[in-house]
Amino acid sequence: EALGPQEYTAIKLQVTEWAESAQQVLASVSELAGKNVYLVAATLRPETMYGQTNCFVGTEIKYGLYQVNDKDVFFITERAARNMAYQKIFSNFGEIKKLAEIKGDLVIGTKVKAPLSTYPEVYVLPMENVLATKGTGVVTSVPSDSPDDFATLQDLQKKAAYYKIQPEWAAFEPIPIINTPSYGNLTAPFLCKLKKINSQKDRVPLAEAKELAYKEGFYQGTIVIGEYKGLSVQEAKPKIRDVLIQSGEGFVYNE
Ligand code: A2H
Repeated sequence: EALGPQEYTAIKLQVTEWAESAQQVLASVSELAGKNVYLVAATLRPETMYGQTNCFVGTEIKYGLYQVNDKDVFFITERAARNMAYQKIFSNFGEIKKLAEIKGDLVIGTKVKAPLSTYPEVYVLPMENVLATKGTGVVTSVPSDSPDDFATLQDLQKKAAYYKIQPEWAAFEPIPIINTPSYGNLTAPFLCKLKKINSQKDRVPLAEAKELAYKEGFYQGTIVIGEYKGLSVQEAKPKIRDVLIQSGEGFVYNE
């Protein structure tokens, strides 16, 4: 756990079609009718959002659907909802209104729109190492630049039945977002291969790969996609974060 406050960019992934298992639970919740529901992911790397291929939740984590205002509802942990209530993110300061509760496993297979992603729609998938005590409990997946995301997506592609998913939900390839002198334009796949990482369970080499990917990307990386193509990651990061905030697809979240 970090000692000081951590500033995240929260990314709103709008639900376009609930998984059937989620529909069964949520159908009876009349307050959801006509509302936009978003899975909200906390990220430290807003400049990588072009490369989102899916969204991760923890199957054993309990999530809530919290009313934001008249139009919007967020799918996050209760812990995150309480934090947001004191950051002027909800219309009633200090108050949370939970419309429903649902375990992560029931939303696997839900379809969402991921802001800036090259893929128009992506799926919600399971990840073993999602912490209920960090961020929103929702992780957006960028396998080009996050070794954890790449290793997990590969597990899901190799063992769809074991993870109880449809193979099509994980059939999205990493997209080049950032070029680096040492690792090319698919940093996470490069480092996972180099370190012989076979699964999301390989925690020690994954931690090393994560460190290397972060440093190389931040200090040496160049954006190769989108409106800020050609800029360094250091220059593009705040600009892309601002684009997401201006469009209403993202906001600042502290914890
Ligand atoms: B990052 P820190 Cl491309 N459990 O976003 C586990 N991991 C979580 C989480 C949770 N509850 N909430 C957020 N995260 C992930 C992008 C990314 C991230 C890239 C590369 C590295 C990276 C796409 N996934 O993180 O402990 C989120 O993944 C490397 C650390 O607060 C978030 O940023 O430092 C990051 O971990 C926050 O981790």
